[in-house]
Order: sequence, then C-alpha cells, then structure tokens
Amino acid sequence: MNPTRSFDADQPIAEREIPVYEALALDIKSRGIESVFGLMSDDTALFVTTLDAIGVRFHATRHENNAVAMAEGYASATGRLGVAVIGRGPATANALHGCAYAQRTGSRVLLVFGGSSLAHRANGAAEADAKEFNATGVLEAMGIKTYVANDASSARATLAHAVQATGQGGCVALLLPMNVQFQSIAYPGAMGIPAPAPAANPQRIAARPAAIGAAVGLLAHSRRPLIVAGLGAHRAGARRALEALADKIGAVLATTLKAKDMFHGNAYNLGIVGSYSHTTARRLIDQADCVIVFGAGLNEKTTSYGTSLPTNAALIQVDLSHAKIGRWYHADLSLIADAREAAEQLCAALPARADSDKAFYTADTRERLTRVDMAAEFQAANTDRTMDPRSVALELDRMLPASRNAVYDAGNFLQVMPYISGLGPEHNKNTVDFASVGMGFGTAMGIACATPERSTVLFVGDGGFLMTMSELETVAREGIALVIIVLNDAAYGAELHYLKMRNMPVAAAVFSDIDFAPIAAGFGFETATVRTLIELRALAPMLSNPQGPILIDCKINAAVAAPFMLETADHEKRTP
Ligand SMILES: Cc1ncc(C[n+]2csc(CCOP(=O)(O)OP(=O)(O)O)c2C)c(N)n1
Ligand SMILES: [Mg+2]
Repeated sequence: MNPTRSFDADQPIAEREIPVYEALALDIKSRGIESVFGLMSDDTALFVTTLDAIGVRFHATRHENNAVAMAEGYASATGRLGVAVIGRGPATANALHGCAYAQRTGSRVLLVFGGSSLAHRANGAAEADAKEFNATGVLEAMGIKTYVANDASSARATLAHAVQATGQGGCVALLLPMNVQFQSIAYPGAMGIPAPAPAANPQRIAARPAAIGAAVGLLAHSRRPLIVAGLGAHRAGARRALEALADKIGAVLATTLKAKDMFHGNAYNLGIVGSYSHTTARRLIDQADCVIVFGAGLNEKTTSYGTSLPTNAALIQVDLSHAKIGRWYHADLSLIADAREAAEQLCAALPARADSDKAFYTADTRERLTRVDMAAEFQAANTDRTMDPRSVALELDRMLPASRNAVYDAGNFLQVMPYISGLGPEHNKNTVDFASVGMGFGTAMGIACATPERSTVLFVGDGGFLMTMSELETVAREGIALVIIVLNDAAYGAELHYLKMRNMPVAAAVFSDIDFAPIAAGFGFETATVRTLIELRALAPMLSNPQGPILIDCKINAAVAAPFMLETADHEKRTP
C-alpha cells in the first residue's frame, strides 16, 4: 500500500488500477460505515489496515468471537449495520460461536471473512493452504447466507449484494478469497449506494378484520385481561399502542425477559412473566382471565414450563411469524400482524369499557404495585466472605448511573436481572439468544463503543469472564469506558446447581477463588474486590459517574440457586 496515496471513495482513481481489497474498503466507506470490528489474519490485514487508513475505524479484539459479538452489540445499539472482519480457516472457526449467536439475535451484521485462494483449485498448481476450510458449507449449515467474491471484476457487486441482503435482518457472510482480493481493478468511483437503513417499522402488517372481530369477542368476556409483550413488540415500537389498549380494557402489562422494562413507569406494569416475576406480579397474573401476547415466542422460560400463565385463561397470540404461533405454548386465537398495528386495530374496534368492568384497575392494584419491594422477595444469604447476588444487584442498582446500558452474559448469576432496573429494552442486552456463555463481553464493548454518552455495565460470571478476559486488553487499548461487574461464585454456578439438584458431586464445577481485580489493574482498570455489602457501598463515588474502565470483583455466595434452575429441575422430575 502506498502511504502517500490519498484515499477518496468519490474520486475516480483514473491514473491506475487498485487492488480489489482497496476498492472494497472504499465502497464500505462510501456506504457510511464508520466502524468495523475484527482480528486480522494475513488474508485480512491489508483490507482492515486500508479501512482504518481511509477513516473506517478498525476496532481490534483479541478473540474472533468477541469481534463478532462486538459488531452485533454495535448493530443492536445503533440500528446500523455491524461489520466484522475475520480471517479464513482457524480464524473463521474461532468466530463460529459468535456467528451462531449473532445470527439468532436478528441484528444486521455483515461477516466478512478472508478465504483461501481459488486459483490453485483451478489449475492444481498453487501451494497448499493449511488454512483451507469449507466456510461456505459451515456458514450455510448455520443458516447464514454466504456470498463469495469469485472474481475481481464482480467483487464490488458481490459486496453490494451482501450488504443489501442484510436489509432483511440477521447475519450475512461475504468471503474474500486472497487471490481475488489482491488482483487489481479499475476504480471509477464509489458505487454510491448507502447501506440499507432499517425501516422504522419494516412490516406493519395489519391483522385480518375477522381475526380482530374474534379477539374483540373474546375480550368482551374478559374482566381481567393481561397483556404480555416480547421483544417483537418492542421492536415494532408498540409500547404506546399497548398502553392505550391496556387502558381501554383495564389490562395489566407484563413482558418477557427480553422486553424487560418496556412498561417502565406504567402504574399497571407487572414486570417480567416467568421465573423472574415478583410475588405481586405472580398473584395478579394468576387472576387473569384472558392473555394477549404480542411479539413473544412463549418459550419455556417465559411460561416457566407452562406454569406462569393461568391455564384456564383464553390466550390470544399476535405475531408477524406464523411459525411462532402456538410453537411452545397453546394459542386459542392467532393474529398474524405487527404488534403495534394489531394493538391499534384492537383499540379502535373495542367498545369503551366502564371503570367497574376493569377489575384490575383499582387503587388497591396500583398500591400493591407501588409497594413492591424487591428486597423483600428473598432472604438474603450473605456470609462472612461472600454476598447474596440479589443484594449485590439491589445495591448496584442504586449506585450505578440511572442512565446506563446493562449487558448480561449468562449463568446462574442471571437471577440478578429483576433486581436491576432499566429504562427500557433498548438499554438491557441479554445475550442468551444461543444460550451461550461468553457473548457478554464482546457485546458490551460494541454497545459501549456505539453509545459513549452513557455508561455501559457488563454483568458477567467468573466462568464467562475467564472465557473472554483477553478483552481486558481491548478495553484498555481502545479506551472503552466499560464497567465490568464480575459476579464471582468461584464456580460454574449453573452446573454446580445442576449437579447438586441431581445429587451428583459438584467438584468439577468449582474453581478456586480467583482475584480478578489485580489482573484487571495490570491492564489499567480501576478495580475493587468486594466481599461485603459495606465494602460495596463504599464504591458509590467510583460507580456513580464512571469515566474509564472499571472492574469490580464481587465475591458472591454460590449457594443461591437461580429460580430458573429450580424450575428446570422440577420440570425434569414431572416429565417422564
Ligand atoms: C459456550 C458455552 N459453554 C458452556 C455452556 C454451559 N454453561 C452454561 S452456564 C455455565 C456456567 C457459567 O459460569 P459463570 O460465568 O461463572 O456463571 P455462574 O453460572 O457461575 O453464575 C456454563 C459452563 C454454555 N452455555 N455456553
Ligand atoms: Mg460462576
């Protein structure tokens, strides 16, 4: 690469031809893409260096999975295209977990991979490439549409097609074989097609009038309706429409875990349905005589294996996807529609209801909900050297800035989620789409990069942290102001409880008590090790306005099993 060359996507480079990788970099820039995430290999080093040189910032991670997670976090926080650039062969193999995860989130991510040269396959003469790997086969098997830049003359068009395909949501892969990247082509100027912006509401599909009529008929008999909203409803921008519908029919409002805090501030907000529910919510949900579900798949986590919703209540399920209707739970009536559109249709079609027919809408319900005290939901199990994770969560909830993004890895510690309040689903990122451990750290870095104006806090177990802690270096090098809360039970807590509940020895799931703070301090983090709530409270000045990278190693009591662990074990006992 000639360092004196000026890179400008809109200027014809008439004087000579340029390598394909450079043309692709210029095209990426011309689409308004400002950041890419990755870990370079020999086949992508020139490409990412060129991207960075022309002003498309290359954020380098220390593991490929975390680069893909970072691109997904960036995409989910901005609604823009997330781009990850990953090497071929072993690097691609390293990234596959992240790819499977990102694919399941539905975020728009372009996965650019290097590829072995195609030429030697044609003439059988080129040297062997130990990194050769059937990436297309693997990625397609994972359900990821994969484009290959087969030759220099069509490479730019292939990039354009791949970017275009991300407009449908989800991940799209683009393979760039080395021999194609390094050929030269004329570059008459940028293709000038911006990356497809996500439509505010891409599919505002209305429900069939007959289905609305049937739903109105069911709701006419309901005195105590419950509205359950999932991430689909949040993505459809349905909050106001659902609140208006609730108000009209006297419904209480709840969400799935993924749509946590969607009804934050509403007087009839019950919080989360399922094992994360508080006692008051459970009691009110039990009284519901009709449940209307918007944009939620109703998996066993939401329904607590079929026990969290009253079984005798009629259930109306609203979803854009036929495949989601009745998939995991029964649906008595289905509306194939956009959540917001259907809520508005129902609101318009339903007759006004007298206050006396809104059995949930009483001063008593409102008072019970304002009196909810999460600290009274459990008996704190603090010990001399460890804290109850729920107490830690309640303390942190008070201490961390109110305007924050919370990102969660996965494990037994996820039981802290209901104790940490949030401003809405867009500020809570739960990375369990693939039930993975290890997607939290990268995602949190991507979200923090995308939204530097607000604090991003990663909640991670010690096991998930051990899997991804190489990224401490990335946070420090990139100057990402991330707060990492390690919920350290010195164990794979989820497996520990899994084994314990089945009367098996737990030794293989237990670690030594690792002190992570000095390790993070070595990377330049501000750190603390905390064993008591008093020590934790003393960190208020550090946590109330975090400026640089912070890591708090919270030693928590491994004996506290998450309610969802107990539910799974109970379900197993009930199922032959
Ligand atoms: C990639 C991956 N590996 C393994 C698992 C199985 N698994 C689920 S939870 C868990 C324990 C995670 O430990 P930690 O991060 O310390 O959280 P804890 O359960 O202790 O709260 C493991 C190993 C998984 N879900 N994903
Ligand atoms: Mg643990």
